[in-house]
Amino acid sequence: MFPHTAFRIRTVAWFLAAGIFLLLVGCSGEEPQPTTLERVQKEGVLRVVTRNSPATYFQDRSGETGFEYELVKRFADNLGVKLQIETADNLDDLFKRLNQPNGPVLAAAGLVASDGRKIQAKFSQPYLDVTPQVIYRNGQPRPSRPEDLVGKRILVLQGSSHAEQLAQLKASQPQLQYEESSAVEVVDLLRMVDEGQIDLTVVDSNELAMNQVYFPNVRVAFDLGDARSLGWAMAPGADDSLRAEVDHFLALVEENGSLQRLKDRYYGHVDVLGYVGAYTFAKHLQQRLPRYEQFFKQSAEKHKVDWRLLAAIGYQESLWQPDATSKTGVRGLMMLTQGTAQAMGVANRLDARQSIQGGGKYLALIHSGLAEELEEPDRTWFALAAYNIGIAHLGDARKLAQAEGLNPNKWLDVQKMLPRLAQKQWYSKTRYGYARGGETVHFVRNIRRYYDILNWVTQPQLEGNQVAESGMHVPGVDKRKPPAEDAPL
Ligand code: BLG
Repeated sequence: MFPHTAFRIRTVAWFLAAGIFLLLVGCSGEEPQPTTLERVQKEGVLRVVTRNSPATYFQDRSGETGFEYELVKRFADNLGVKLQIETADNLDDLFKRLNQPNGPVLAAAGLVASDGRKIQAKFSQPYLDVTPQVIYRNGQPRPSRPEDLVGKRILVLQGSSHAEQLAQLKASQPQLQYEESSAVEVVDLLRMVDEGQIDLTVVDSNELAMNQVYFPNVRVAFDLGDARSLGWAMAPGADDSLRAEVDHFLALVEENGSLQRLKDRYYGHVDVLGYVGAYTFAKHLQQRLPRYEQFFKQSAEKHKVDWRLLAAIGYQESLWQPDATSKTGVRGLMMLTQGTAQAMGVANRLDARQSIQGGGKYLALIHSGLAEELEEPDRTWFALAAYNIGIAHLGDARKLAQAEGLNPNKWLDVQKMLPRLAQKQWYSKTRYGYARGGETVHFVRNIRRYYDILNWVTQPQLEGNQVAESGMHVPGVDKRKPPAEDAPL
């Protein structure tokens, strides 16, 4: 009985072991594939495809930038992975890449989640609402309804939602003619309208808001339909893991206000400058800046600041006019007070070169003299504020911030306090008293806006050209040149 039992136990044990082995082997064949999100996390890289345009992604002097870039960079940071960006030549190319088996997992490129696109891609929650707008040239008759498009030279991006809309419109307006091109970007379309090479184009309102400042002659004719939503796109066959994570992230940035701040920064030019301000800037960029560009560059080099920042200050101060004079007797292109001019060794404030030299010297001096704990980029915004209101009042505003439990080293916090310097209940408690702090907030905000614009116009791909001659975008030019070394302010 005993040996028999032992045999039975051995046999059972053997079968059991074999069973477990087979089970393991069998299972490994059916092991669940990692989800897209798991793959991204495992590889430690988020691969994203976008377009090279001021409203999405471009390189400025400090490296990669753009609304989509910054948003998707935050997403990658949130996931704890590296971001790897690639740019598509056109929209068809973008969707093709997204659908490649080992291609990028996400497209962040200002894409309207249109019905036509839903077969090419799966979209995230919306993060921005935009309105398609018909654009015409100032001085030409303004089209006001779809019928007015007939008989016009119209060019739009190939594969764009606007091409889709025009195709639909053709059903009711068979006479309508339009062309699509894959060799251009939105900036080219706007430039072509600006220069009269085409009559009309259609772009999204956010793209126009971003670009109005470069093209003095472009105007909105009318909205081509209702607002639509932009979303990030994923391959239609992709699992939902990444999309769920993206949606979660977008809800988070919506809630904590960082999405709104990005929108203001990139698409708020027109909100801040107004349409007239935006196209006036574009006009002055072409007509006035070239006269002073060399002076800004010389001063910037001497005082180790970015010339674009000096140019932005000069525009805010005087619209690049050397004989500007304020009610309070502050004068010149960089609006130096008599005291500051004297301290900077400026003999003639109305001489543009001297004014710009003095302004550069003063800015560098303030910047290096600010409290050590102020870090970039805020340090630069503080320096701008002090340029306008003086170090002493700026110090008062920082103290008010501290007293309110805000961070005196963050520009966002201190700018909330500056307007209080003009209200008695607050300034009576400060050391240096009354100051027009609200103006300083406006001053810094505008300069940052001009600075952003100048950064785009003078990005490395256009380097070597004078701003006025650069045009906006040169298709086919190497866009991946690393940013040149530049002395940070
Ligand atoms: C600035 C000075 C600061 C000075 C502050 O005033 O001028 N900046 C320059 O001269 C570059 O040096 O600080 S202080 O020296 O520490 O006192 C405060 O006095 C100039 C400002 C004044 C402002 N624009 C540069 O931003 C101006 O022109 N205000 C007049 C406006 S209005 O025409 O009267 O409405």
